[in-house]
Amino acid sequence: MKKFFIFGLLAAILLWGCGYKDEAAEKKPLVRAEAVDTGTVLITVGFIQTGKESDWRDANTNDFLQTFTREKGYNLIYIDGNSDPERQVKAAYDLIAQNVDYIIIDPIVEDGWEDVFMEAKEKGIPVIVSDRQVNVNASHYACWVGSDFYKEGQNAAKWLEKYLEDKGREKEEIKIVLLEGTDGATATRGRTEGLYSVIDKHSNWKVVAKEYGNFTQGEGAQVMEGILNQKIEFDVVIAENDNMMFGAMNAMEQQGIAYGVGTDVITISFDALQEALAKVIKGELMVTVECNPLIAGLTEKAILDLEKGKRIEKVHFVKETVFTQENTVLHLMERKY
Ligand code: GYE
Repeated sequence: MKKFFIFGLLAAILLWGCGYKDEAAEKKPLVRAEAVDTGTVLITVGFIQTGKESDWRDANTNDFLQTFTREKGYNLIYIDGNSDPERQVKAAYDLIAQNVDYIIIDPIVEDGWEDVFMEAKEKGIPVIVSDRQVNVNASHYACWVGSDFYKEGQNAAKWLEKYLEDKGREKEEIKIVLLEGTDGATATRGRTEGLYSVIDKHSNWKVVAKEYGNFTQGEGAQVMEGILNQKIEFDVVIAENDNMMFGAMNAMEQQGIAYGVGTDVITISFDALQEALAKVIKGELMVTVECNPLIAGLTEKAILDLEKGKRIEKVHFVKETVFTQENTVLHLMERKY
């Protein structure tokens, strides 16, 4: 009996810890909820984006702009972080000073947010973290909405494992070039760790080059060019997003190196942009692990729940697929980004 009680108590504490009920929102008079419902009051939402580093990012920005519209009752203040972490933090302080109702942040890097999050909490402004994560005590923000980057990395490497097995190459030495995203970003950390969780199981797989390309096409090309100039030999190129892979492909083309199905270079990337799916169908890209940028809807749902004083879950994952030549054609037409 006692055991059951302790178990019940623990479960209750755990469940309590998972949820978030904004105290300030709770105290808001009912008239506000009614005014929002009837459209007589706008909800002011500050949205701090990372920048414009990739096509994924553009799709993500557009999703927020199309979700938080005036017609739907929002006054959206959009801030471009310009790929500058300090500028993002400063923007958060500015939004607090303007006393906005909510702050949504797509953080560039995980570190550096603790103080400004505490300030927002003190002022009663709920913060919603979207896409990448922050290294901040979870009680200081309302929730996080995004992708399981570790699983994405793991899925990419598992695809490689299966592909090599199918080709009877599981015992061969496999040399991998890894183009990472931005240092300190969750999408980079998670994908790299997920990839290594499989890479480390194969003593015959060697990462022969590993460099940051900041998720941009330009840097993807530059980094790959450097690797090619050093005459490093490789069998696989993994880029932590499609745009860096497009850049790497350009660099390989410049040096007359063929890649993709039927060549000596296996190509793997992340995001699953429409352009990447087209390259999968052509065989240039062998797999792209989906990362869904359309997460504004889940973010809006969290805000609406907070408006109603509801308790919300701390973590919201989006559903994702792995695209290869086998399943891509079906999805190409319906792709929105
Ligand atoms: O993969 C990349 C972007 O954080 C998931 O950032 C995001 C990543 C995405 O710029 O293309």
